[in-house]
Amino acid sequence: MKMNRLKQKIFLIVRFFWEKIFGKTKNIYIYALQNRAKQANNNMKNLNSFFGKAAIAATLFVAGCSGGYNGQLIGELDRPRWNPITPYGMVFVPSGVLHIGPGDQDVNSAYNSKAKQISVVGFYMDDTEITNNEYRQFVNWVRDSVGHTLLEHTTENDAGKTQIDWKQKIEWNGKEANEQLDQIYYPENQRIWGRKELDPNKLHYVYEWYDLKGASLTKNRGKDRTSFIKKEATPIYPDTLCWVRDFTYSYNEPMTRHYFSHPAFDDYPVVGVNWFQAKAFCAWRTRFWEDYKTAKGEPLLDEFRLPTEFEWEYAARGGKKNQPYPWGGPYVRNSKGCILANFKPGRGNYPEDGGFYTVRADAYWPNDYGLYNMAGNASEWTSSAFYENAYSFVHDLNPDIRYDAEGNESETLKRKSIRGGSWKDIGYYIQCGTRNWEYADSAKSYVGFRCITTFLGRDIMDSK
Ligand SMILES: [Ca+2]
Ligand SMILES: [Ca+2]
Repeated sequence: MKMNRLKQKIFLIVRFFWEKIFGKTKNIYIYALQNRAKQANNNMKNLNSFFGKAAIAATLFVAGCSGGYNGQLIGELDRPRWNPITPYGMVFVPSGVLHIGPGDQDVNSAYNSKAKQISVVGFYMDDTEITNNEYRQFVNWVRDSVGHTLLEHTTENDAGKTQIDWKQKIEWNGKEANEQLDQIYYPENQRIWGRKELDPNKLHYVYEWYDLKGASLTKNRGKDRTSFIKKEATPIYPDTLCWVRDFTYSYNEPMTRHYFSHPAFDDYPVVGVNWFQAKAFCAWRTRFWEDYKTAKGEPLLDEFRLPTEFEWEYAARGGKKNQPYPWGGPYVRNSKGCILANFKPGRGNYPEDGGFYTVRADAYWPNDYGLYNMAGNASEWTSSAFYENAYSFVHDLNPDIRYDAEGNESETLKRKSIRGGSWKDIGYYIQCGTRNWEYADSAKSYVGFRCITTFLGRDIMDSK
């Protein structure tokens, strides 16, 4: 991971200075010239005489300079340059085929992972689970957005719509009491030891997403497109009490007190986030990136989102076929006897692998795609609804199974697939093919997540 991040940093620095020296327009100009030269070349191949070639090339050059097309179908020339940049902290996972199904004995006789061949399109994936500190960036962004709203720091955009004015400052630690801003803190009668602490129940992330699946149904043809805009308001602070709730007759209160907030755990995976919170994080990350790219006038990526359970398994296997673990298999130790992941090894020796609870998200060795902790540490939310027999009916092309159950529907329909197993699981549950689930609204001390974004294009090597 460190090498990948170093390479990305070097690339960003070189790109920064290139744009400073030559400017972005120069890049576009060079691209347009290259494009025109290519088109001219193609046209030339169809001509028999040298003079004919020279005449056409000259004509295209002259016509190109005047911004015309000389009557030729050559496509729009002033298109943005698309040079995919791997988002910081992500790695590329190329398109390929995967044989889903158990990598070893079905010890529970669950019969929920029938072997099947599927194809998955390439994507970028976070090389580690989302960490506490990364998630904190989201929490603080939402805190600031609520603060700005309470202080009425708003402005109108070009369309006349009211939006937050991010240029204004919030004095979170101001000496004078601010009645408006104080609404975000616990009221005095609910403070512990008189401490002025943020009330997590006030931190809601409000966002919209577009239901393309609904819009694509034939029965919905011609409907008002705004009827497919879905609005969500998600409380986003992690449930820190999960550490106490998850284990009875067990003392884990220090983790409740410190896991999300103490710098000791900054680089550890965020846990205690339910499926809706993970989804809200992805929506925020998409918007955060898009706002930045739009301001720079650069093309966007596809959205950040949770992986389907199939994408997750494909990535976890790291290109290895029919192997139980991301590093291959069938053992959980390497040839030197070192355990290769954070879980509950042996007969229940939690710390034997070096990790008691969770460990740093970049601990141990990555798999062949550069992904860390695809086995163990924190189990990970996927976008997929959990159906025992899903493998029997999902498509073999980018399989995807989503279902957003309403409040009054069966609890069974509210299950989401989680993958990879965690620090509290035995070896079977950290295998690539082992399926498991949690209710979407449950926050657990052993479930976190990581994001992916579909790669736009055929393969990352095409642009090199
Ligand atoms: Ca462990
Ligand atoms: Ca994991």
